[in-house]
Amino acid sequence: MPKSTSKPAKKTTQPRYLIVVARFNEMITRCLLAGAEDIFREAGLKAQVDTLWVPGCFEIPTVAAQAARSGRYAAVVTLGAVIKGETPHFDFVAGECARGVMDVTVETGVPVIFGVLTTNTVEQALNRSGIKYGNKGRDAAHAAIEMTSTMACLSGDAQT
Ligand code: INI
Repeated sequence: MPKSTSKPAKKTTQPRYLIVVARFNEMITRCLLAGAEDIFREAGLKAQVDTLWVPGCFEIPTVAAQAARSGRYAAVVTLGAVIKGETPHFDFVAGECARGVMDVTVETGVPVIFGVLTTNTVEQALNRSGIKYGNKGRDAAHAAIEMTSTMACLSGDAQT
């Protein structure tokens, strides 16, 4: 049999993205979501994005894990706002969310982007959700798009 010199077929399906957004501190997380949606729209990817709401940041890793393992998504964007209160609750919610997201992304190899604000005050969170110091949701969507290309390069699926 003659040796084939052709390259393996490149993936032709469009990558899909999932945004997982926490409802807790919804006034802020809605702004993060709007920022992420703007970036996907500007990149012409709006039709390839699904969005799921969860009660709070503590629930984010569960949904991100299921989505990453499903094989349906090229990247998952997580959005939330954990604002320090008077109890150690903040540390548990923020810490477990970050740890969970990192575990999922390393375990599955699917980029799971940490677009979760962890701030001392509501003002700091507002400033990072579009008021003064950018929008963490926009940054997270950018990261998802960039990581999707990076992972495609690694797997040889990059559209060159
Ligand atoms: N969830 C958040 O997303 N942000 C917070 O600041 C927060 N605080 O401060 O409590 C928060 N708590 C809820 C948590 O994420 C879970 O939804 C809840 O504990 C149920 O498991």
